[in-house]
This record gives sequence, C-alpha cells and structure tokens, in this order.
Amino acid sequence: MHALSNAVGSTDDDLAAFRSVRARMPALAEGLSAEDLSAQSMPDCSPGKWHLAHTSWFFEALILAREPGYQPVDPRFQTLFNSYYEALGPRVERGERGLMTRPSIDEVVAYRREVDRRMAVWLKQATPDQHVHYLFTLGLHHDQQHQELFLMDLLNLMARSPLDPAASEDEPGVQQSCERRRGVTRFDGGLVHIGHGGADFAFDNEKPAHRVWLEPYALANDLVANSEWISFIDDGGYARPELWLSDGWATVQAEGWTAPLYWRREADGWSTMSLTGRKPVDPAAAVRHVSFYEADAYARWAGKRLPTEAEWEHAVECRPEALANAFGEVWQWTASAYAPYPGFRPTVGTASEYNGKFMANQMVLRGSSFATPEGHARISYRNFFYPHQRWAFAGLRLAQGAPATRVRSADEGETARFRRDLVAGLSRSPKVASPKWLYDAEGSDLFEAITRLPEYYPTRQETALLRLVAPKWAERFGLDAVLVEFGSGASEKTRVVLDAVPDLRAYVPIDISADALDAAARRIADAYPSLKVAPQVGDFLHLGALPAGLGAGRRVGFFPGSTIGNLERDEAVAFLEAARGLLGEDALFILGVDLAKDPETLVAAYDDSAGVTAAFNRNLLVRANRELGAGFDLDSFSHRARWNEAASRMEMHLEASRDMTVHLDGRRFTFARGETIHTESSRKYTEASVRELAAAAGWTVSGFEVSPAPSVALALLEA
Ligand code: SAH
Ligand code: AVI
Repeated sequence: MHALSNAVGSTDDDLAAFRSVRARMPALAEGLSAEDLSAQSMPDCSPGKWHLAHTSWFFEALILAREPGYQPVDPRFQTLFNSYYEALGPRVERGERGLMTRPSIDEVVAYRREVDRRMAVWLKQATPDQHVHYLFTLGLHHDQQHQELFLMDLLNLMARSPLDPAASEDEPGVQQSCERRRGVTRFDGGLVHIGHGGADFAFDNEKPAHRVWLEPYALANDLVANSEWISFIDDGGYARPELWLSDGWATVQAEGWTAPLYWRREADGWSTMSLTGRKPVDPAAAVRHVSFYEADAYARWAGKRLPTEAEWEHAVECRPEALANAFGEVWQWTASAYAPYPGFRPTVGTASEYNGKFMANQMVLRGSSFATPEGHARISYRNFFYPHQRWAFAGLRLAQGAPATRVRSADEGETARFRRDLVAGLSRSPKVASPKWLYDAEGSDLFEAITRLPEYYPTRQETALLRLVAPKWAERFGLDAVLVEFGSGASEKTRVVLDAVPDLRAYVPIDISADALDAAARRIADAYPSLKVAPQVGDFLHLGALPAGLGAGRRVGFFPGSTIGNLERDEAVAFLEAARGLLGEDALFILGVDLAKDPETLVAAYDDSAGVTAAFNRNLLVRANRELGAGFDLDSFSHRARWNEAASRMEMHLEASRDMTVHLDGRRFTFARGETIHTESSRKYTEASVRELAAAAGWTVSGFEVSPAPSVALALLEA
C-alpha cells in the first residue's frame, strides 16, 4: 500500500515516482475542453486548470524555491496558485479561482512542463536532507490528493450543467468493489494503538501513534447501500427533526435537502450524477455524496451510530478481511472530530500549514474512495471535511456498541435448549426449527436490516398506522400505565407509543435476544429519562411474573410486527391466554398482524432482491455451527420463501441443494437433495381470524384498524 516512501531513496526511484504521479492529472484532464477546465462550480471547488497549476506551484514553492537565487518560472503564479499558505504571501480568493481566464490552459500546461523539467534536474543534482526529501514526498501525496479533488470538483461542475454531461466514458479510478458480506464484526476493544508509527510516509496529522481505550464494539461488514438510503428517505428521513443534529437539521432546511447530493427523483425512481453522466441509482452500490450530518442522521434512524476513527482503524488493523470495501469505494464518515492526536507536532516550516491549522469544526473520514490514486491511502490516513460538505466521494459504515453482556447469548442453558430443540426438529419429518433461534445477535441485526428493505412493507406500514392510532388508544391507558412488550427487538415502534403516552410509568421489554434487548433498553432509557425501563431476557412462550416495583397502573401488552404469526395456532392461543394472566384484570393489549394479500407482494417481502432475508434464514445454520459445533455446509442450503395458501402463511425454508449428512450433537442427519428445514411460518390474518384467535384466548377486540395497502392491522384487545 505504501508505494511512495519518504525514505531517502535512489534518485532513479524518486524520478520514476515523480513522473508516474505527475502523469496522472494531465491524463484525467484529457478529453476535457478548455471551458471544462476553467469554470468553478462553487467556492469549495476549484477549476481543473487551477489544480493542474497549483500542484506544480507546490513543488516550486516548497522545493525549488529553497535554492538560493531561484528564479520562478513566472513570478505572478506565486500568487495565482498559492492555496492557503500564509507564509508564502498573498493569493487569489478561493471562490474567485474560476475568474482566472488567464493564464490560458496552454500556459498552465507549459508551466507544469517547466516545473517538471526543473524538478527532474533537481532530483538528479540535489542531495536533499531528510526534511527536504519529506517535502518532496509530501508534494507527491499532495498531487495525489488533488487528483481526487480534480475529479470531485469536475463532477460538481458537470452536475451544475443542465445537460448532465459525462466527464468521461469510464469512471476513473480503481474499481474494486467487493460483494456484500452482511452482518457485523465484533471487536473486544480495550487498550489499542492507533496512528502512524512506522518510518514510511504519513502526514503529520496521523502521528504520533498512541493508545486509546475502546469499549467493545461492532462494525457493519458493509458500507451503507443506496437501497438502504432509499428506505431512509421513504421513511421520512429528511423530514424528521428528531433524527438530526441541530446544525444538521438547520442545514437540511436551509438547503432543502431531500436526498444525497446529485440525486434526482425521476418518474421511475432516483437518478444520480457520476463522472460518466446521469444514471439510475444502483440500489446495491454504496451510497455516495452524503454529508456528515446525513450520515449521522441515517445512523440514528438505523438505531446505530457512526464509528469513531479509532474504532475504524483498530478494526481494519485487526480484521482487514472482515470489512468489505474499507478502501477504494467511498470515504467513510466517522464520529470523530478532526483534532490533533496527543503529542501532535506539525511538520516544521511552511508545510506546518498543511494540516494542523484545519483542526477545528471538521470531521474525520477514513478509508479511501474509488477516485483515490492507488498507493495513496493508509490504515492511519485521516481525511477531513466540514460536516455539511457532500461533494466528496463520501459514504458511511455503521457501528454499534457490543455490550459485554453478549456472553449471555452463549449462555449454557440457552445453548443446551437450542441443541435439544434443533435435534428434535431435525429428527422430525418434515424437518423443522423454531424461528426463535433465528435471533442471536447477528440474526437480530439482520432482522433490523429486513425492516429497512423496500420489499418488506410490514414494519413501515405498521409504524405509520401506529402513529395514527396510538394517540387515540393511549387515552384509555390511564395514569401510570405499564407497557409490556413481547419480542421487542430494537424497540423502535415502542417509541411511537411512548411518545403518545408521556405519563407512562414503566416499560418492560421481553425478548429472547439478549443483545438486541440490552442495546434497545439502553437506547430507550437514554431517550426517555423519566421512564422506568425493566428489560427481561427470555422466551415469551414461558412467561414468569412481571418484575416488582412497577406500581398499580394498568398493564398494557404490546405485540407488534405480526410476531404472533410466527407461532403455531395453539401456541398463539396459549400465549395470549398467558399474557392475559400476566397483565391482569383490566389489561389492554395492542396486537399487530399482517393481513392476507396477493402472494406476489408476500413472496417479494420474504425473498428480497438484496438477499438479506436469505442471510437471516441461513444465519440459523451459521449459529448452529458456531454455538453447537454443527457441521452444516452453508453453501449447500438455499433460502426458499413459499406462500402456503391453505394455511394462509408465508413459510421460510432452507433447502438442501444436494444429498448430504450433517453431524450435530453426535448424531447424523441425512438430507435428500431438495429436502428442507422449515424455519419459520408467518401467518397472514383477516379481521375475522384475529377476532377468532382473540376470543379463543378470552380477549375482546375493541378496536381494529387497517393500514393502506400493502395492508397490516392493529387490534386493541381488552381483558
Ligand atoms: N417487535 C419488533 C421486532 C420483531 S422481530 C418489530 O415489530 O419490528 C421478532 C422479535 O421477537 C425478535 O426480537 C426476537 O428476538 C423476538 N422473539 C422471537 N421469538 C421469541 C420468543 N419465543 N420469546 C421472546 N422473544 C422472541
Ligand atoms: C418477526 N417476524 C414477524 C418477521 C415475519 O415477517 O415473520 C420475521 C421475518 N422473517 C422473514 N422476514 C421477516
């Protein structure tokens, strides 16, 4: 990765590196007209001509001009092409660089050639000391930074044109997008080292290497994709102030943001501008051209957060293979403010202005983008932009805390139950597994990813319906009510109820997934400080008593998401009866159900095009291999989503693609090709079937509200 080193090397190596780096920007400019290279689209951007000149000026001002009696190529250029170096005298205002129609592009090209010629002579004759050689290498890296800026600025200019012109036929840069990996990778953290400590080149802002303390955390293996961003938009992401930092929200309003920069809503979806012109947004590609404010709001919407730069660096250092597209796709926003590392010392001399003076009000991005020249980026590299800026090739990767209580998911009793249950299920014909085992930490994350898929309508529809009915139903809760939620997962819908009942006394989320429960309970407790939050890890099919100290208010059950549809009918009745017993005499119960509808919509919702539901389903086998030492060959099982009309339910299966034997718990389970494990049923209801179910369990339906299509329903039950 370190193609350009600052070790004082041989003249020949330096000359070769110099020529190769300097050749790239003119190559990027090839095919562009003089007009393309002269216009300035906004003050943050510079014309291509200016980049061509400024990168030459840098070598002249920082290296050649050190020689006593040096005669500049053109003294006027010292001012015209100085960027921000106070020590080197006056300069043209940044926003006025586009007004320099003189010198012409030909004169700039001639200037470049002359600087390159003088540099070649210098490289052959000079014997630079360590510092000057560092400045030479800095000049090469500076040139490479401007090669990327050249493309960013060019794209911004093209996007300002009503013609949506293509700057080039192919997108320049390294194309190395990897496949989505799905899921997250966990890191224990602790006392770790970050920063650049080696002898090879790094900017001053990456030094010194130092220690930081990291709490356990997890990073998403993938960058956030356009399809996920579209779900954020569709869920009102740009219209909900609660998702945004105050400055971010002010910017959304002032700038009228409704989507990433360059996105345009077309009759048949979104389009965006790239260097190859305007194209439909590719749902699978990483989102680009979002600001820190947007990245931060998206993370909040997703129930996650941005990683700190130390988390990012430590993760890439320890598990470079785990994270897809850490480099070469988009720069990744972090939650870290751009600040000096402890012990930071700017490079001495003029180059002290290179990085250090910008260490206020900007945020750090890590990785690199498709437009970053090869050999330029490093694990310790710190890019930085202001939080509102979005013309960079910037996207994001999500992070989350990984609480130490995670060990509970490998709880011995739970593992034994999983083993017993799976052995029993695989011994049956047809083979089955209980859907509750889908939800380990990874499974819960995958389910949350499902809720954001365009095809998986239930979460969106139910949340919207809940926003409508919650205020009305909340009037019946009375003072000091206690909300008891079954299968609470990320507790996102809960917020809608909590917002409608400000005087709620306590919230008791119950979930089998300890990881999801811990994280959700903490988020809710943070967001609703006066609410008592009492999470209960466990199986809602084996309800114990409610925790003590909840007061005497009415108990209100909450069972959204159509999770009831995952239960067999007898189980569902038994559950509703037990819940009535748990909640007491005057209880209410809000039940969410998915309604029967056309099989096409249903099958799409359980077999999404991005393959997230497939990963969720297959995660059962991943978990069995990890926790039970089972020997499932993951590549030999395919996700199947089937509509079972007779039972009015969607079914998820894992289908064996070959004859095989699987070992589990010292037993052998044989699979014929085409045989499946039935991993989940998701019953789809009608109003009549909900009423029948509720009545069988002794509840009365006192409200039934249906969403617009694709329809889901919420029922209000009374004990
Ligand atoms: N209520 C959320 C989450 C639904 S996903 C929503 O509507 O979006 C189903 C949730 O139920 C998961 O969090 C899963 O861990 C939990 N769950 C599934 N079976 C369970 C069981 N038998 N006991 C307790 N929790 C269970
Ligand atoms: C949680 N449960 C109601 C979801 C459902 O729709 O049955 C789980 C799910 N399975 C596949 N996609 C989503």
